[in-house]
Amino acid sequence: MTSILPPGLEGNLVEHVQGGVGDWLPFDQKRFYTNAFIIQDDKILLGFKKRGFGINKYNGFGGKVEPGETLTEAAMRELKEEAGIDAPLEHAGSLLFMAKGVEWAFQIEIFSARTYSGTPTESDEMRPEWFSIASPTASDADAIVPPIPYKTMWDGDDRWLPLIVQGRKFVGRVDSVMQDDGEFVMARHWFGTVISDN
Ligand code: 8DG
Repeated sequence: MTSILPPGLEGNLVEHVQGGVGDWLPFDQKRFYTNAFIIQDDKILLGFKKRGFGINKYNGFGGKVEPGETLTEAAMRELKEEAGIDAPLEHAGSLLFMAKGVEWAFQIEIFSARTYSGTPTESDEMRPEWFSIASPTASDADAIVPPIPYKTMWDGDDRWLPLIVQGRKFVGRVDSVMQDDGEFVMARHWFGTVISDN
């Protein structure tokens, strides 16, 4: 399926899912962030954010890209700082995130790795926890590793995290509005998968 890409997205993309209404929010500046996921066997490592933006939600490990760093260097530094581990992170997708009332765009570069070294360790910012990515079964209630906690994640993560787990590159945009309770809820979204050149 082809469709017109939202402003700010580019590449050889095929639409995966989209929704919502209204004009895409304008922006003239991007700030770069990273977000990294470790996927091993039937499990994915997430962190429970203990402070700051996205507090009390589960997410990958990441944060602002510092001046002079490459995206991969920033992703590896944040993984070490927040989860205490090293991993051969590879670029896995890009998310352009806008929030109504914030005049810059968050360009979030997503990374993943299938191996890591060290022991996931709680930091001031994140508490690492494993979640199951296996197909749900009747015995889930007894499972030791719970399923991915989408209800306690950013609105929209359920659209693209399965693609990362499957090893499919994605590019997406989310425009969101902050509710009275401080939650960001999607107003409009578009996600596409990257068509490989070969
Ligand atoms: P700090 O040390 O200065 O407190 O902050 P930081 O660690 O440098 O940055 P941060 O504020 O923790 O970074 C925000 C994280 O939230 C970053 O990884 C990007 C991520 N994030 C959004 N929007 C979304 C979203 O819609 N989904 C997901 N999964 N993550 C998001 O900003």
